[in-house]
Amino acid sequence: MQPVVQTSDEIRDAVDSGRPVVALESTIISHGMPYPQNVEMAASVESIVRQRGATPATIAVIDGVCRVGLSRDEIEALATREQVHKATTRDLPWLVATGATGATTVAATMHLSHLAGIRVFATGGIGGVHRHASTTFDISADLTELAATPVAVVCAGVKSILDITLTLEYLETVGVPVVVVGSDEFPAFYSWSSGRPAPRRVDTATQAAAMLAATWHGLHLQRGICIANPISADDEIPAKEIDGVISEALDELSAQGITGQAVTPFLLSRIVERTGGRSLAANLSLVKHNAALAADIAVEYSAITGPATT
Ligand code: PSU
Ligand code: MN
Repeated sequence: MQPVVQTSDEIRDAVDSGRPVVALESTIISHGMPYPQNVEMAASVESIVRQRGATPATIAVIDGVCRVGLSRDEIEALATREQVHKATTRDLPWLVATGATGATTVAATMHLSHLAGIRVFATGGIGGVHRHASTTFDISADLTELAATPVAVVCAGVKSILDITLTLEYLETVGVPVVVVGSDEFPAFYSWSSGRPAPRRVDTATQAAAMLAATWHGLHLQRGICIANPISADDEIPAKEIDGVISEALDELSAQGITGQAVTPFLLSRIVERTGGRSLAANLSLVKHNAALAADIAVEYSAITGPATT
């Protein structure tokens, strides 16, 4: 029987010796951005992580094997092949059992990172509580995974395709530390400002890393941490510009009756089309920005915990 989870030698070495590693998800490659920008994004994010002294581990399920640490060729193959399923945590058993290929969401990537011993993960935006969740029940499994899995997720906040206020309430209820780096406001992905206050603020990667250590080793809170990193002011699309586009995309969503796992990919691609690519440029910028911060946090965290942590 082949192993269910296969970690590359490079990643296993780094984890075993306590060196910094940054996990990267793959739904953003297959369902979050068009080709070829998705492959360019994946490659540049990996090199940013390396330049800052950490090892990148892109994660996906390939032919039924959960892989931690993909090669460039494997990332290219994932981006171009047909029948790549969007996989959240509950989809992993089915992919493994049937030998299927899946791109992992934030939730599934967190779970596999945890199995591989990786503590820091960079993405674009996390899923959250959708607008009208009181009738649709559409709440991303990213939030329940954050409640259960001790991995820190560096993101640019959540998009206003979601209900940001309800997402923050949910994270508070399940006890997930949420901290914004360098701002008193929680960021809204494309926009620096969401109008909602940051639950907590830190100003450096060192302080963020100290929070990771306090959460898991000092206080023994076995849960995730949401680290929000606002998009750089030069690349943001102000809320008043993007909000109209998002409302139109949401109207189309309900007109077409799209629900479930297809909701987020549909909205993302409509927003790219409707902004003539400007949203894609913002998305690329914030993902790189998050990868750099995640690498810095991973480096600082390794310095605190030293070799061979558990
Ligand atoms: N938000 C983005 N870009 C993305 C996603 C979310 O701005 O690519 C992806 C992530 O992989 C996230 C997933 O984990 O969508 C959430 O999907 P859902 O809402 O179906 O849980
Ligand atoms: Mn959903």
